Amino acid sequence: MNLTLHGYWRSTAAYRVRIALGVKGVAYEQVTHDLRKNAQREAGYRALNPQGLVPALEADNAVLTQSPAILEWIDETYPDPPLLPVDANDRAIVRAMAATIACDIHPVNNLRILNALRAEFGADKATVNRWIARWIGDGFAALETQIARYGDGFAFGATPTIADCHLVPQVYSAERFAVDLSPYPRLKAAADKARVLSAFAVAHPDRQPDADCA
Ligand SMILES: N[C@@H](CCC(=O)N[C@@H](CS)C(=O)NCC(=O)O)C(=O)O
Repeated sequence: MNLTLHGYWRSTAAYRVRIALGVKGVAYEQVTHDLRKNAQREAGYRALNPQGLVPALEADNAVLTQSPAILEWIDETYPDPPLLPVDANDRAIVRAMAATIACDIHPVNNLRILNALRAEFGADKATVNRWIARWIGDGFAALETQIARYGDGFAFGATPTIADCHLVPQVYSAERFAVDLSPYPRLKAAADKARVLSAFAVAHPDRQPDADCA
């Protein structure tokens, strides 16, 4: 199957998808949409993703959007190695950990929210950084407890799951905005264990073809 990932190097939602494809060992092409130039809102891309957000994954006969749905599709289409546990209770816990990031941290710290804080509410850089840390802290505090309860090296259990696919990009974002991670030692240890794996390492933003680290 031919796969094309529409993303952007610093998009943490696209980073989740890159990790999942890497864990499965699946090859894909990348098309970048520069979020700094609002390229994700252009009509051509909106024909693929009406929300005008990255990522989108083009597959044979399908265009997939929303990274959590894309991750589940990847796991169903390429079952080995699995990114979700076998037991239904365990699967729900892993999905809940991922949703803490995808539904409760990431949306309030998204680019368009931060731009609105700056442009419409006069927030300066320090205020924006406090906002980001505020919401990451809320979610990470809950995840720290979940990882203490269910982790065994990785966020849940002893192998990577979709929880780790969400956690590593969110920790990247936290570090980018200098959020203090010392209150979350188990979460940090789980992210550290996952991000050195090659599938996670090659998905890092700085290693993408469109990376502009200047
Ligand atoms: N829930 C969506 C979120 C997608 C999303 O918000 N992507 C960000 C980049 S991480 C984006 O395109 N932001 C552009 C904007 O806010 O205008 C997903 O997980 O795919």
